[in-house]
Amino acid sequence: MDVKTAHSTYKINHAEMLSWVQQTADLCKPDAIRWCDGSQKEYDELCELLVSKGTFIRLNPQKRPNSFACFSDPSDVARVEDRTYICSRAKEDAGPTNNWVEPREMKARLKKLFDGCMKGRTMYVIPFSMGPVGSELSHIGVEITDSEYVVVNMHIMTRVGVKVMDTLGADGEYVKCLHSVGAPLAAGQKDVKWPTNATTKYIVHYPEDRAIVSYGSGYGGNALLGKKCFALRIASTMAREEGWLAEHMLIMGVKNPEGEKTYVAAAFPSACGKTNFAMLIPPKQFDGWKITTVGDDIAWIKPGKDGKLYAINPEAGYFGVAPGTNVKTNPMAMESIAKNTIFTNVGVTDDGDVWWEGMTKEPPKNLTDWRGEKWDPTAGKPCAHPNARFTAPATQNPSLDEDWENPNGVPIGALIFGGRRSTTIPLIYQAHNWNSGVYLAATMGSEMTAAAFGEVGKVRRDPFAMLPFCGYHMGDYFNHWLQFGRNIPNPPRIFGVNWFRKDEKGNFIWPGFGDNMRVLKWVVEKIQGKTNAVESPIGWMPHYDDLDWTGSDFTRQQFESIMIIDREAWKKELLDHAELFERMYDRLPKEFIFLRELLLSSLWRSPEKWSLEAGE
Ligand code: O2Y
Ligand code: MN
Repeated sequence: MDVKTAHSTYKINHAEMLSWVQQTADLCKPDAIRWCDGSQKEYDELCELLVSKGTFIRLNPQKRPNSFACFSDPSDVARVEDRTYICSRAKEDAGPTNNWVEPREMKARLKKLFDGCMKGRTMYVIPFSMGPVGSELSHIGVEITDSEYVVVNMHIMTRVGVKVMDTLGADGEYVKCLHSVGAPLAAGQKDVKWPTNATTKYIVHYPEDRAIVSYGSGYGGNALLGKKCFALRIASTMAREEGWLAEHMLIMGVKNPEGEKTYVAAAFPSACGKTNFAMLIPPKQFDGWKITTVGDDIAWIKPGKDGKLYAINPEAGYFGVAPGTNVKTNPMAMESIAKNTIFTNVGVTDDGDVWWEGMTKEPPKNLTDWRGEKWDPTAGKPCAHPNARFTAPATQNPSLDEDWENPNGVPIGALIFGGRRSTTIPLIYQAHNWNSGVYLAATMGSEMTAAAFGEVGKVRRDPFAMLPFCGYHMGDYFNHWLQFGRNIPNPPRIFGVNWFRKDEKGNFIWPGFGDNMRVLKWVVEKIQGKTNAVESPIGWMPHYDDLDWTGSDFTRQQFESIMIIDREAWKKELLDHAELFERMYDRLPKEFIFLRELLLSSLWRSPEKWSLEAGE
């Protein structure tokens, strides 16, 4: 069938998809259907439409060329974990960490909500590729949405367009992504700037059908279904079936002065500075070292024929947290958002630029806050929402890796896992082997920074940083990782990091940011066999002299303090592990029971405060 977009005509031979689109239109009853072609013209036209609706504010072209700001409804500002469901046929397959409803029951509920939900709106059909179009590591999705905001964000975050349809052919596999803001318009009813359903939201995944249905939210991960819903929740179930990994990981290239490049993938829970780490700038004394970015949030990792692991970033843009981003913390991100960027829930200056907390020391005068009101700096409320975002094309990142779109992916040399922990976990250590690395990742935790997820400061176990994103039983996920390691001859080495340890006064000990390069250099040199390590009760650790301290005044004593293994704190840590394991006892790998015992026995005979000095 010939499909007309606003600017072209393309052929679709995929009968099943055409029928799904028609059935969806019959149910949702939009005023019009529009197929997307991914063109610049389409993007510009929809941005203009959003400006005319009042959703977008065009920013000052002198300051932010071709960029827009928008303010969401206050009820629609973040991912909604408590409204996120994995509707596998069997409840046990969703596991104890996911919400579950029987799929037929959920489908019946959603059918009622979707009946007529697009009245008064246009239904957009977006064919998109996660990963370079046509790569064997990529997968295709089709998102149907009634939100222009979603279409333009998908343009930046994924590869949209005609080429995707060509790749799909007559019977190619794709993930069905259905989205509605859940706000139909009666005849003549004027639209609001940010349509949403303030009372009813559902983010639903059907892993066996490879389908996603999202209702009621227009924001971020709830609505841009290629990201967390597809590239993590659905992809993790595909990866398990097909023998690969879909992970919440950044991918970076680390090049030494000799020109050797090592690619590292790293997992950190949400809000732990992943984008900053992915775009790290080495301290100026690190002559000849260069970091390049492949991705800042998600990695798809598949075994190559040579036994190595190859990774792609399935995304094409950054949906980064704005607050705290500045020319010091992340100059590459600041460059990436200099133009062609969509800003959501940031502050807007009176000369048409953007601002957020942490962007500059002093806020400019006459700001409009994320609620669209004049901001009063003395009122104690932030100007930008803490989860304010920028959506920017990856191609605008000056340190983008030259192979970021290589269809064969990049070879992964090391895996890093880290959480936000003020105590217990050392700055850096290497797991003894693949299995103990999987254990390290499975038991990682992070202190909560937002009340939304529980008591602030309390450790939330977040295995592999995948707690909100694993599309199946977490115990099965652990088993998949262990099995994956058995199938590859020389798996990457696994490391744990913690940038957030504090001293007795509650101050962070480690400076972080560019100084993280010192740790990264040790990791890379460790896997190259160029540096040393001390064996500790929990793994291999660098001695002070194994790290490069050029240009740093971080003392041996400070380093020792951040590497101490406090026996009693670790025993408590192991009790927490047991509690986590109990939750998923039915499918927990038996290896974990023994690995925990091994850890306990080596801690048992260690000094009360094991230090690098003692380990020598
Ligand atoms: O709140 C949202 O909708 C976005 S959450 C997000 C966005 C980009 C990268 N990571 C995350 C996350 O929660 O891990
Ligand atoms: Mn993330």
